[in-house]
Amino acid sequence: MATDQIPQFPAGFLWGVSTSAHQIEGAADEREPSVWDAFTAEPGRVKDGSTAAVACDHYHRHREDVALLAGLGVDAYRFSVSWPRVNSPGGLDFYDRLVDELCAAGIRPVPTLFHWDLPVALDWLERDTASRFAEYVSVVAERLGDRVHKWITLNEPAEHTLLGHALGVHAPGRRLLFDALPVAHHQLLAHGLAVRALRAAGVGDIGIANSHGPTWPASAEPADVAAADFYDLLLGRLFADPLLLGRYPDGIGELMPSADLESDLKVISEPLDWYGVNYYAPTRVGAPQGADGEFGGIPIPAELPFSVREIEGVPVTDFGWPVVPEGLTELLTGFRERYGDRLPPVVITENGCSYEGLDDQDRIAYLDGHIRALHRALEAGVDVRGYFVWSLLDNFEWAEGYARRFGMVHVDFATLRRTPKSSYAWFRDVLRAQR
Ligand code: IFM
Repeated sequence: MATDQIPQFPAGFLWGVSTSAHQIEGAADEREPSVWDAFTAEPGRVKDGSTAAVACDHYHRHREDVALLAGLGVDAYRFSVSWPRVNSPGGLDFYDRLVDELCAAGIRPVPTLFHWDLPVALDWLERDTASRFAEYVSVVAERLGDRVHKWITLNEPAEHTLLGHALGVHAPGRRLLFDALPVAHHQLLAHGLAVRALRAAGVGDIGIANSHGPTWPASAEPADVAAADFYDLLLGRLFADPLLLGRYPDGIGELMPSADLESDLKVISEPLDWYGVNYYAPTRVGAPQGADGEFGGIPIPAELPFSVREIEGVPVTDFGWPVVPEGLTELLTGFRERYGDRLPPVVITENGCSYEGLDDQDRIAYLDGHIRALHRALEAGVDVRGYFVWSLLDNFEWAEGYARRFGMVHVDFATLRRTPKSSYAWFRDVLRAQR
């Protein structure tokens, strides 16, 4: 596939790759435990029985990984800061060194302050966790704020709520269904308090990384359309509306726990400098089918008011996720329509796919298609400022363990040897052609 065919993005467009602490760092015995350590210790929680105790051992091999980033030629590196590590002796020193190494290599550090690895003693069902998060954020900003000029508060609060607290397939493993909604509210409140803490620390360029994708009704039948609308509300608008419009979508605000909803929404809707979108695929949704279902590794219990259906006629990744690049254009133009001037510039904070193999032509085709789809969104007038591939390295893919490989660099988990895949060279050439 010829890289010179990818259209030119505007000067200053930010090209990067993303990772997260729990998925790559390892060195679990050199920090406090997180809810993910507790979860993976329970038999049967992770499909291959693995844990992230060592993962890619990035904690000890970060120099090698920064060299891989430099070889790729990215402008920026999105990683996450582990709250349990910051709570542990020497933990912040690690991020201090990492940031120094990135800056020395000319790569902009873009930390995410929460990517699901909550300290085990904390609980998002408790409102106080939001204040504790803001305190931790102040500590990180104080230490790194002189060199970090782009920040992400949370990663995918929707998935952390749904998978971790409603369905129980991620840590902390609760199956609360709709009683998990306070977890969404408390994370959003934590986000708003963190924005205030970051601004108070004098740092800027703040965003959030929310997952979004178009929701397609399974048919034009009213029951399917209503189910798809509800799914879109629950996984998308529930998280974007309060941030961008300062209100919850109709029908959901009443279910939120706060006696101070109005003042909480003011905190949650603190102006953002940019809005991060993690895009993987659209979802086709229909009315409930009266039986438990499963989609892309996620159980869909019969009692939910929707069912997830297969999108026919498109390729799927090794994870079974449909490959639909034009969904990204549709998503972004739809976002622009819905939020208008309330939508700040957008950055694609994650986009990628799981495939086996070193000669990963399927990944190249996926990324190529999505970068072109992103360019079409730009041409349609969406203000997009950056694109980050998920992920640099094969890593610990949560409840799937090491079975799903999202990296442009292969990791042999027995030896921890890194081997760049074909997609690594391809993305490097794409970036060169953009300079
Ligand atoms: O690996 C995850 C990441 O942690 C959050 N976004 C989706 C990725 C692929 O499942």
